Amino acid sequence: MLNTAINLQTGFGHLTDLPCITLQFGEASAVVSLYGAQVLSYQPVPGKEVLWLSPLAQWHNQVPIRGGVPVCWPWFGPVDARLNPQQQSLPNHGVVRTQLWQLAGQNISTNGVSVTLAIKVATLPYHPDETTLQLQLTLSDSLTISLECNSGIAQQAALHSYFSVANIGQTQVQPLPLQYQDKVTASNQNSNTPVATVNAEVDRIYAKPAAKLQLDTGTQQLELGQSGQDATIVWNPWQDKSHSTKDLADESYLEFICVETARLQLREAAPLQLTQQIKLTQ
Ligand code: TA6
Repeated sequence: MLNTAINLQTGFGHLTDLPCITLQFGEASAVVSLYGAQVLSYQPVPGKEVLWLSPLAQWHNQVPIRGGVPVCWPWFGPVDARLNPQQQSLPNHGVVRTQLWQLAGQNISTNGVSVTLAIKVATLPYHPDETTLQLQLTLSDSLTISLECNSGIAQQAALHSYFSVANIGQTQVQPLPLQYQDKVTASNQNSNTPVATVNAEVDRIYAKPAAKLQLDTGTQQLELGQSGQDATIVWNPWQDKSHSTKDLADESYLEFICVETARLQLREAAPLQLTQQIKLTQ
């Protein structure tokens, strides 16, 4: 008999009062926080953690959790002027990372275990009507995270996944487009290789990325499937940013890489369906 379960749980790691849901499917397990609908853990087999969560992560008081898979919506990074007509001071990466979501559905079958979390956002700075956003998480022989909004509004989104790495110097992401927008130098760059490596601060937006990426973390090979995306972001803060970021320990840049599936276009107002699928292949 396959061991399957969905349980509500209070606390995960040092975040002892955080409301969470745990999913179990055979040997695989995952944990998602109701605060931010943020996946915090994915273990395809017991003890093999794929995601990274900062030991200094906090929650409460509008602080987003550092690590796991933050949900950025309806803007990515600093808010775009088109989404901020009144030029308010608005948080980085949107408004749903620091709100409590509701459990809206759950399902257990022989193919997988899934939960749906939902949030109703009463108003946005550029849109007066209530908007519903859903995140579906399915645990099977992989972990699939799907973010959906049926409203045809202008919206950006990102699944800002933090992956645990054994050796940042050996970590590779590929295949990536040869052109990228480099946020570190605020310029467009050309690379002669489709492989991204990290030996300094990296903050890159790759447009029109492939539907499948390989992430080699030094000890694990992951396949990252993506759909609904028009960009992949690769981020590592390196030394200085780790020092200056409150919820990152000084050496934490050695422990993770973010590979993010995003939709960034604001040309047309359209419903959203954005998916990242994480599969351990070795
Ligand atoms: O996706 C990369 C990025 O936008 C970086 O520029 C970096 O600042 C990071 O996200 C983290 O943002 P946060 O608001 O979570 O501190």
